[in-house]
Amino acid sequence: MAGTQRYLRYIIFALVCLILLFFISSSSVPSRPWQEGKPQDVQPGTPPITPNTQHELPPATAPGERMNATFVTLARNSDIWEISRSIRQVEDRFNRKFNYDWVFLNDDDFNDEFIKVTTSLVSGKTKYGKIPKEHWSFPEFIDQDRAARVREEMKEKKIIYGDSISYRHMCRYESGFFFRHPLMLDYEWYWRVEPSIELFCDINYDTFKFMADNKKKYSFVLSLYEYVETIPTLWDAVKNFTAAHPEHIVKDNSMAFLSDDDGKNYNHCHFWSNFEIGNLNWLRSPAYIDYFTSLDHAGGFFYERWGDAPVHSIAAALMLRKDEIHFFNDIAYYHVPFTHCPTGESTRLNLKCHCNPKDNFDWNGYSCTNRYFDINGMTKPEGYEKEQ
Ligand SMILES: Nc1nc2c(ncn2[C@@H]2O[C@H](COP(=O)(O)OP(=O)(O)O)[C@@H](O)[C@H]2O)c(=O)[nH]1
Ligand SMILES: *[C@@H]1O[C@H](CO)[C@@H](O)[C@H](O)[C@H]1NC(C)=O
Ligand SMILES: *[C@@H]1O[C@H](CO)[C@@H](O)[C@H](O)[C@H]1NC(C)=O
Ligand SMILES: [Mg+2]
Repeated sequence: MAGTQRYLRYIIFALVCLILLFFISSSSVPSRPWQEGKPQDVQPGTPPITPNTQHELPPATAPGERMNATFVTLARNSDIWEISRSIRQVEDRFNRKFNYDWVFLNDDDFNDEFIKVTTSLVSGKTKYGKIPKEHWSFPEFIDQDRAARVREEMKEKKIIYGDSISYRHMCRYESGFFFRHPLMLDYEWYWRVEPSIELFCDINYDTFKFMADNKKKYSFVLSLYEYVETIPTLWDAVKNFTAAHPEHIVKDNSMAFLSDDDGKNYNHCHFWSNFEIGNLNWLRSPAYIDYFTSLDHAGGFFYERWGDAPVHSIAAALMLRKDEIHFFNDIAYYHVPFTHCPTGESTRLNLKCHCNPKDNFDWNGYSCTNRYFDINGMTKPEGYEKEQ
């Protein structure tokens, strides 16, 4: 009996030793290295190289045809890091699946660094264009002394960009010329992207195809009231245009979005144009060109400080049918200082959104989106009352 016990104790002791040995040896010598390379080659003092060396995520390209479409950005070389942030978000949330081209426009030459960095970020083709001088300068019919006096006055009144010449050229260019740039003539659809914007939700379908399939020509995500001091005579200029060209005003238009008294006065509502998905052939149509030319000659781009947002919006509201304008609730967007975060929790969860619903501007009193829903007889998204 005593002999058997001794034997058992001996066997258990030997087993425990064997198991311990096995663990010690297997933990010090990995049976299958998880990383290629020889750790013993690393020099003392040099940080180890992380295995994050794959240059691309697995392809996640959406199948099917592509539309005749491009992104478009107006930028300076100094905007490089701000536009890179925007591109990265557009790529991650949308374009890595669709690989649309991207056109960059500048009144100066783009430098090598701007071209190198943006080309590396965009999954489609990139194209770089210089704006012709005659599209970024004072037209001969503008009295430059008068324009200079206005800038002084606006500076004293502390109107944002009130004393800036380049901002005025920018607004005029976005109003009347970007869609006629030779690089843009190759396309039918555009999506405008500015520096430092954010996209908060996945976009898992082709927005350009959506526009085409649903006969949309212009779209927006944020709307608001324009700063009156920048456009005192814009509405008069619009009325002069509509009187001279009644043929360009369509019947089922959105005048009620712009005016509370059937066109007598402008209520200053406009779609925010730093985000736009739209149809370039519409902007290149005789109706829009006549409209822009008429406003341009009225001089308000320089004698006031007309923005391209009210200029585009008034055109869309009067020269497109109501049902040709689209509001993208599902495109979550930020441009300082406003956020459009989709109304409706299920939308936000399905699209993996990371915006705070409390930041949504849509149902705020300074937004015109409520009015947009009303004049179109649209039902507001579920949960909107809670956001007012
Ligand atoms: N090339 C060029 N782009 C400009 C100039 N001024 C503004 N932009 C671009 O025009 C767009 C609107 O300008 P931004 O400064 O964002 O104006 P804000 O959004 O109204 O405050 C942006 O895409 C800018 O990069 C300029 O002088 N030259
Ligand atoms: C794209 O649209 C532009 C403008 O309508 C047109 O000139 C061009 O031929 C189109 N390209 C293709 C490939 O359809
Ligand atoms: C509108 O037309 C009238 C008459 O030609 C002109 O006096 C006025 O300056 C114009 N308004 C604007 C803002 O262009
Ligand atoms: Mg901006």
